[in-house]
Amino acid sequence: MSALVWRPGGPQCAIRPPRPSGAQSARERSGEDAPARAAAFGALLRRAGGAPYETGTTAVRNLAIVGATGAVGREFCALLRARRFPVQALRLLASERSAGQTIEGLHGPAVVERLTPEAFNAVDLAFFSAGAAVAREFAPLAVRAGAVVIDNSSAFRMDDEVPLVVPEVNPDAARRHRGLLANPNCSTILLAIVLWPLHGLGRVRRVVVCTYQAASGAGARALAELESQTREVLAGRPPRPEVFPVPCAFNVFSHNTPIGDDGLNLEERKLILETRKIFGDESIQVVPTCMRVPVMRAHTEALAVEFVRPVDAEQARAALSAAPGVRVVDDPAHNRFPTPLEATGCDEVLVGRIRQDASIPDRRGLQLICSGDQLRKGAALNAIQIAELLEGV
Ligand code: NAP
Ligand code: 2RA
Repeated sequence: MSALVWRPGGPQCAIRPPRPSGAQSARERSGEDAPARAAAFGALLRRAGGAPYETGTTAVRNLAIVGATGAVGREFCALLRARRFPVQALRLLASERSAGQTIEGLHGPAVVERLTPEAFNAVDLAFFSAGAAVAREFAPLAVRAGAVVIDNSSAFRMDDEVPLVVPEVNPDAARRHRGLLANPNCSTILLAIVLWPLHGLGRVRRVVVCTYQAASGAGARALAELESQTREVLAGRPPRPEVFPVPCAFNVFSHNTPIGDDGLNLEERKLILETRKIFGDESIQVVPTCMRVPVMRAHTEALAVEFVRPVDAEQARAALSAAPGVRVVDDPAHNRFPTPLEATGCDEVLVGRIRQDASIPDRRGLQLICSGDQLRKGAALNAIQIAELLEGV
């Protein structure tokens, strides 16, 4: 039986004992313990991701990917393959539309099955990436069937009972799971991973963040729309938007999620709420503007950070260089900084243009940019790392 299995009424997590009651300590909330926690997770990542799993050291599991035909689902397959994640059997699940199709599985072409309530029989671990409605309906069924579920949608992220985990930031939160864990939104993961080491230096008070989000963040159809629309426009034909509300080729527009009464779109609200939950700090002010750009893959974010304590640009560069999951690309002499093209296919979030914000006194302000592959670290990779964390591999 898999070490990951959670049984209703049993211990919260079969791998590690639940954390003693009481939320985060004052030290955790202040971010002072960030470097130590990041270093500990760095060691774990090196073992988990840096080398193939050794046979016999890890339980072999029955896995399911819900939404296997989608942009994130296909990334799950590719990453599980590349990381040699120990899998006994893998079920590729999607809607009726693609049931019977063949996609690239773990060992060559594999047939996609229709998602049904029975699909989770004997499944130990299920990665969900099929949207919130599917997760709300099927994730509880999967947990009841004995699987641990790691969900990529927004369905459960803000549920108090559900850990929202970025392994480099709040790995301990995963210990409190009751069968279901949530992956944060992709923009939040990129922001959190870069902000966390800086939080440890000077405690973040406020961050103004502008995003430049790739088309594939809206799914496989959106990516196809950018590709085909680009060809159409170059051929002199008018763009015909279907997935996005406006032409996406050769255009930049406000993120395509609905705007609430507060003037924020859904993507912006996720950045605010999820960052606070992951950091365990309700006082952090996040001021977001989310935009869509005609990029295939990998999101970019521009950050202006205000700290409680002074933080030098050099100090920040050193902390980010040492942080797990981050790679500093910061070469002003050659104007070389993070780009989505360079970030595509990378596990790390690239960070650069690290500079003092002269408008904030006492060196309490920094500006920087980051680019990260939102299908990888922003979705599938983060979820797989959560699973690795639960197993302690
Ligand atoms: P996508 O490319 O549109 O794929 C959606 C997947 O869900 C497809 O496999 C689809 O199967 C499946 N699906 C849809 N309705 C279903 C149903 N009723 N029953 C079973 N399967 C169903 O979307 P995506 O970009 O991969 O996103 C998936 C989830 O991950 C979303 O919640 C999204 O917010 C989240 N996410 C996405 C990204 C990103 O960069 N794209 C990043 C982080 C998180 P069919 O082929 O049968 O339609
Ligand atoms: C996007 N929120 O719109 C998505 C990815 N999760 O880019």
